[in-house]
Amino acid sequence: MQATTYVSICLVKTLGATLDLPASRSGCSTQGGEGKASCGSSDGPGDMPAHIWDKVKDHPCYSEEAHHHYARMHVAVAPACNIQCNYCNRKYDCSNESRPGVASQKLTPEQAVKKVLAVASRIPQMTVLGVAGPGDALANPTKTFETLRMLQEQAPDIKLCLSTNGLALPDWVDEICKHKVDHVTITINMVDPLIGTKIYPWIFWKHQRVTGVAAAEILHQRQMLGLELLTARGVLTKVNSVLIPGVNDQHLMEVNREVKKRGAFLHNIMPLISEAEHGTVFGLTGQRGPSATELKAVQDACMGGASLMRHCRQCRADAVGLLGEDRSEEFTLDKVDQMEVVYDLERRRAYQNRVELERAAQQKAKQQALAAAAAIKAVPELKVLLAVATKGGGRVNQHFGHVSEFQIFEVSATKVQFVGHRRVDHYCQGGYGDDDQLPSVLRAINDCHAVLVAKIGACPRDELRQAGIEPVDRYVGQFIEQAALDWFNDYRQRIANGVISHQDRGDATIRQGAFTSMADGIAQAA
Ligand code: CLF
Ligand code: SF4
Repeated sequence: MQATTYVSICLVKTLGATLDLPASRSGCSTQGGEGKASCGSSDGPGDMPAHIWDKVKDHPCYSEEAHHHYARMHVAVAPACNIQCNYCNRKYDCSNESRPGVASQKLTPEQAVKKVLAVASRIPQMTVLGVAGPGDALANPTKTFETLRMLQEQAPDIKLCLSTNGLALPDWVDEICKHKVDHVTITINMVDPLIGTKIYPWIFWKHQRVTGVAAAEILHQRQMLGLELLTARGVLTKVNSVLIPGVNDQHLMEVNREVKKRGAFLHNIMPLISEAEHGTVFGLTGQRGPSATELKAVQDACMGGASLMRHCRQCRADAVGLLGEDRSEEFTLDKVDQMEVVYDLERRRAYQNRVELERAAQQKAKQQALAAAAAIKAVPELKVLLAVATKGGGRVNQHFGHVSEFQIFEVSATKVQFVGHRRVDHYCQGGYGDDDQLPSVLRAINDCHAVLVAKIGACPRDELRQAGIEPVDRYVGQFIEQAALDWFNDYRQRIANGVISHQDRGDATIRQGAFTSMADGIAQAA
């Protein structure tokens, strides 16, 4: 039996992200580890020193595993920026958009702290506060550090995080350390200033606007210096890069090497989101974003360098909740004003202790399932993708009709790994299934062999079967990895027993027309 050669629509959700994310800026508003395959993140305490694990274990962006359990929030206290990126237009401001640079309400530091305490009192799994725009955190240092200072005093258990384009970074490293900001994201799209001229029309430097190669050279030097200084001070640094086809796609391997050399903990390569209606330079000039396959290819080419993050959701500057969900509408200023806020540290700790017990149980179940999978000799070379309906917590616990984002896992006899996410529109429209929605859902997961759900109706069940995707609802409430491996073992046995023949979903995807660009992804999945 030939091993599956599925088409790598790994950035599953990347694709999904594009469905809803207009315009384009790098993730984390402006948007380490040693040479591991992915997500410094799927790694556990055995893969890194204890003090590093302590910093990443409940950070949803720095740990892929943590992102199933812990939430982050952003406060939009940083409206200004000191450079111009061709993929950014901060004028766009809409509560229905989910992309970096978008925020419904810009906040003062006092308003931001009030909001954080309100969220923390209602979402005890919110462990990280990020300043991620809508401009650049360090182009607004007074507001950014005042917010962080107050939070450090009033909510000492919340990890502090910020993102920056890096231009001002070297000047603020002391302040970053003083405020115990353990995680900094720098958006680095190039290490060659000539390439930089295609991305940055100008920077504002020493009270002047600087353009051309001089601007890109200054930005590059400041980014590298900032990264080195943070590394020397033990701050975990993630580098975000926006993949811009024809501009830096061939160049990001070099970026990966250079940032790894300087101690970057993670490298997050994200797709350019480029729509004319967002009014960005790239959007207006027709610069396209990458296809899912192109994105995956660049990420794979970077494997062996700085560890890769693959679960980024390209968040809003005021995002609240687990990655992939946005609860910011629940915490608008007027609603926060009406809330009774009780910041109960003990309650938060008790909740997080329960999460840790759950994670330990999940790890144990995964190891046991892997051991069972290794013991089965049937079709050992097989590798498949599964779509999972989950509301979080690392369990199969969502109804098919309620899914807005499928999580995608790659499963083999030796591995079960989160590889991305795909956003879809709800099939269920309040009591009835919207059959018009179904084809787009099927297309979004058509390279998967099965979809694990808590529940599914008769109609979508039949449609999935006809599309060659097995609907599976017998694992409701189980840990995802355990369920995925159990289904996989059963699938292998069925093949070995001649009950079914293995379908190469990769080929099927190609036949049906894999997404060829992020724009196609939008069109096909919308
Ligand atoms: Fe925010 Fe960024 Fe901190 Fe995370 S987001 S400042 S590191 S807390 Fe995370 Fe959002 Fe991707 Fe950023 S998913 S855009 S990587
Ligand atoms: Fe926009 Fe500034 Fe961030 Fe570039 S660095 S994406 S211009 S906010």
